[in-house]
Amino acid sequence: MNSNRKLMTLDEFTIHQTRQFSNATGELSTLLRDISLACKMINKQVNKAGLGDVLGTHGATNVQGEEQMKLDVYSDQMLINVLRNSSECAGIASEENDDFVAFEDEYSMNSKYVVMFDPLDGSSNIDVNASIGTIFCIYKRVSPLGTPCVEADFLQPGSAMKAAGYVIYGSSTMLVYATKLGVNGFTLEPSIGEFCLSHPGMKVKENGKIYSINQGNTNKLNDKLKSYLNYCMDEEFSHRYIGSMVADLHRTLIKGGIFMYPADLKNKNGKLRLIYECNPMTYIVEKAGGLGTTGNENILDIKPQELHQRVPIFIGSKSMVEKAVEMIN
Ligand code: P6P
Repeated sequence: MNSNRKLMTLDEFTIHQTRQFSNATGELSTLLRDISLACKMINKQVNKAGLGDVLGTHGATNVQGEEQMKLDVYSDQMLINVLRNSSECAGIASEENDDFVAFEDEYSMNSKYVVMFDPLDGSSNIDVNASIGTIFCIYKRVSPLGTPCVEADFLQPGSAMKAAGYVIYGSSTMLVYATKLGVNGFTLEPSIGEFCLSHPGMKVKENGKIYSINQGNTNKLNDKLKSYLNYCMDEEFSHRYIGSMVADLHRTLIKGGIFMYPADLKNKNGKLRLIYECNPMTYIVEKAGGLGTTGNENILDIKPQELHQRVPIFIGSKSMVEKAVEMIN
């Protein structure tokens, strides 16, 4: 056994972190391990998306009215199955399911946590081989233990979140996970099938020179937003937009910058969903020192009114987001 092994697996890392809190029970670590297992299975399918019959639409459409790619449905089912069998999850809410799913076996009903996720965000990019991802967040339920979870468990403000993360299926497969202790990145080592610590203590730059928005929507923006985009161009910032929130936010976390999906004439409340896209990504970015806002209020302060609620979002390097808010208000 190589005693000076450098690799630290996700499990070793979370066990090490749990030891720092004498009253920690390891339940959150178990939940993270279950989620990472589902994502490893999703990764396997995503990596061979061009083969077999996983491409092409599933024929159904989700609550957003978007055609469900087969991989969306597979990813959703994988996460639900793993979490249903987890000893730590009472139920889930997912972009791909109209309503939340309460797990009604005895173990699940006595679990403390609920999980919200977008099982395969950016799935319209699957057939062009652009990076896509899974986004998740974990809350303590507000309903009593021993009973099925209820909708109120899923309509908590982001400030009540206990942990959040994403897996990006890109040139490498990475899991980025945030708790009150900070943000850490783990890269999948395929030869051993383990996520290994590769980006300890991730911090988003205070300032940056990249702005990320679908410029095709510019004519639908109000004049103040247009003036902010002109400011970005006058400052000779670089424009980068992949059209996959996980990929655009991962770049923002690593290189700094600002990502925006504002409200416009077509999307009155923006396009991105609050509870399983904007909240978890804002939690991660803010634990890394950045900022996430609708332009009028902090994303994490919003009390959700319904599961698939959409909000505008400006997120990334703190100084850039503050400048954008100053100019658009
Ligand atoms: P648009 C992907 O469909 C997604 O939900 C996010 O991942 C991404 O940021 C956004 O929509 C892209 O939307 O309108 O620019 O194609």
